[in-house]
Amino acid sequence: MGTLRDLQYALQEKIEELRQRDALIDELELELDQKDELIQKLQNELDKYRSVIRPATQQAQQQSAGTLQGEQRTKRQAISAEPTAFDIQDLSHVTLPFYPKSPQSKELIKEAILDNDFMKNLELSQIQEIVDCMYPVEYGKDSCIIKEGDVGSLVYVMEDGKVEVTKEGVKLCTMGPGKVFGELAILYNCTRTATVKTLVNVKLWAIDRQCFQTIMMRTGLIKHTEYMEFLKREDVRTANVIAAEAVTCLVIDRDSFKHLIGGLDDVSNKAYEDAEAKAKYEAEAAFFANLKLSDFNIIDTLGVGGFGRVELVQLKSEESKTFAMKILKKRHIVDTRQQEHIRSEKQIMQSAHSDFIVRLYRTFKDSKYLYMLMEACLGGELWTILRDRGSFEDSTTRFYTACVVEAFAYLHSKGIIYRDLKPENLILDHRGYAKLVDFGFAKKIGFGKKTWTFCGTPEYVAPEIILNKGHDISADYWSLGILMYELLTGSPPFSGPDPMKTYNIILRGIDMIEFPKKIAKNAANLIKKLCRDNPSERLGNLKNGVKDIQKHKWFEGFNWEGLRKGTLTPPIIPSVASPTDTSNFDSFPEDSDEPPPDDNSGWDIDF
Ligand code: 6JR
Repeated sequence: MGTLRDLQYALQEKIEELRQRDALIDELELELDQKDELIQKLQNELDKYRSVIRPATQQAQQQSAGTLQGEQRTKRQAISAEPTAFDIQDLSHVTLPFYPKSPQSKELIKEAILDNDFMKNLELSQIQEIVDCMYPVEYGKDSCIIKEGDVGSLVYVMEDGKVEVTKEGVKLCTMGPGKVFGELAILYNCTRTATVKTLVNVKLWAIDRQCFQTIMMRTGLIKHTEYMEFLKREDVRTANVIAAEAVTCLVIDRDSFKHLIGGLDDVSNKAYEDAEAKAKYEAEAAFFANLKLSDFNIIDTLGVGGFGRVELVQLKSEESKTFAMKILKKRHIVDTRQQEHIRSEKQIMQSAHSDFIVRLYRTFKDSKYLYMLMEACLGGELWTILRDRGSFEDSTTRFYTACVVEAFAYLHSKGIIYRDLKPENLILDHRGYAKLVDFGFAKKIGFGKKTWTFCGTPEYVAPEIILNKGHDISADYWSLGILMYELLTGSPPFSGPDPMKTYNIILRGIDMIEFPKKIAKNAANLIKKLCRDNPSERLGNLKNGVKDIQKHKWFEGFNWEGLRKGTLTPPIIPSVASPTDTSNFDSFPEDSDEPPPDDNSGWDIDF
């Protein structure tokens, strides 16, 4: 039998053992946290490749197919990628690593950047920061620096040596000192587009993705904050006014002055918010709140896509009431990590009350799908009409452009950018008025703010998005110019056989594009004013906002009031025989989608 002392001793031992276990648990928990973090990071990377590269490749195939004579036009897919860098708020506090280098090397790096199509448009201060952050790397003869298809994380500048670039085994070029390479995967969050091998010993300078993105994002932010600070100084007199002799003045105080001239704040909002409309929308919301999925019949399919399908449905109790029901596969949303986009789409669409934006009345969900009950627009897609007609006349284009201008004016007055304008996303109602659909990339950014998500459809993406400079509502006005051009001619102005080439052509600017005779002088003038490289020079984004577009010569005599009231006759009046007539839509096969196994018990979408 153990003595008390033995027992005390054993107890001590046990306590010590427990303490050690606790310490081990702590250690393992820490490790687990780190691994979780790593998983999250890798997951983010993976998403990007899923959402960017796959559509980009499809796009390339579609486009090369599209150039063949007689081939069918295919719809273009949009892409999206969130930057990997830290939280925007934190960016200004990050200190970047600094690598000293000789003045010759600094000059060589700078010149290399200025010689590169995708990087030469960076701000000089950004180039300076990149120069400072680059660190030296060396490779021996016959080494592989970059492998096609890999996930890339470094951008290089060659100081010394020679490399060969190949794609799918085919030699593209060789590069010597003073050249940038490896920038594409970093700028566009895509996988390496080509293989780069050394032919001799090489000396390189390198910078990693995170460092690069920090520089790209923070310069824009700091500058922006400075501008905002400057503009806020409304109390400061800009000059002295001294009475040279006895003078008499009439005065008006700031508040009365603002009131009388109608200060700029909220002017745009006022037009959209009146009590009568509000009451109408509330009554409508109450009506839809009482409906169940089982209250509807499916009539026909209006569209299909990777996301799911859009069905025309009718109320069983009132068959003349039809709607477009967008049915999204939850699995697909989770797999492509679109939860955030979907939530924002719902939020923005449901609160958008404009005649130029398709209404979203309410949403439903069940174990496999999300449902969006929307206004049915039976005139068909503008994309289909453009495909069938080839191009539109000046006046036809003017009408549809005006519809988009109205939709943008509404969204922008609420601090929302749309980011995916193209004929594919415009749909005609039974009268022939165009409305914006698909708000998957729309984002509420507020006023005077920017965002850095790389997204949109390649041909419609503005240069500041390609250059990672941060963008705002002015990117929508760029795309408006592209839309005008495409409606007038049948193809967008900037278009290459693959997205990279398209981006390259976009960066060369609108002045490099030869406008066909079909585009009349006033239209060409407006397109050029919308497609200015510098976002702050674009029409729509100047001090008079969207009014500058409405008052442009191309719109001279256009009945904006009639458009808003719906009294203006549209250029193409679709034939829609009844609320269930789907003849303006292409036919789609019936839903053959195998129902996925009910395995979503562990997750759901907040919708
Ligand atoms: N093409 C790097 C140099 C080319 C070239 C054509 C292409 C793309 P990265 O190779 O950056 O890594 O710096 O992707 O990060 O003619 N390089 N000449 N790439 N891609 C790349 C560039 C450098 C590899 C080239 C390159 C294409 C063609 C079709 C998509 C589709």
